[in-house]
Amino acid sequence: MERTLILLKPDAVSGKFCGKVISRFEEAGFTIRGCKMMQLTNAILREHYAHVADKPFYPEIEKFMSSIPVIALVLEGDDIVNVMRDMLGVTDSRKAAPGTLRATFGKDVMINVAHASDSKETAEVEVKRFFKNEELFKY
Ligand code: FUP
Repeated sequence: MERTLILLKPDAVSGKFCGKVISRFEEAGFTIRGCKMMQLTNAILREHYAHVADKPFYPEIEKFMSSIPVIALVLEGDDIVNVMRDMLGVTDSRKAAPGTLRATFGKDVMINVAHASDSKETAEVEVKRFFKNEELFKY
């Protein structure tokens, strides 16, 4: 079984559509292994977004992602990294395929509903970045 790290971004929290997004995850058959609300710090954001930290848009991401708390989830399912990225749609919500979460709820390239890990290897690093072992549950 594969895991992925999801961050429901400030637009999902303030827009009050986290429940609808989580419903889609449950309908897809994924299992929730961990779930918590977190106020992200600049330090964890710099680590999480290290691959874009030198881009001109990085300060905006930091401001947006720390503007209010996010909801972090660890989900498990078959081929979940790929299936989740398909469910979410491409980064730019305006270009996301109809029916995807970003096409349905997103606004643009930054205000785009959720983060999802982009590979199996990244997922394991990201799960450890956001969750302690005792915050993950087998049941
Ligand atoms: P994703 O994997 O879909 O979350 O997207 P990326 O890792 O490519 O981008 C990281 C973050 O940078 C995303 F939250 C979106 C943001 N971003 C911008 O704000 N502007 C851009 O032009 C590209 C990415």
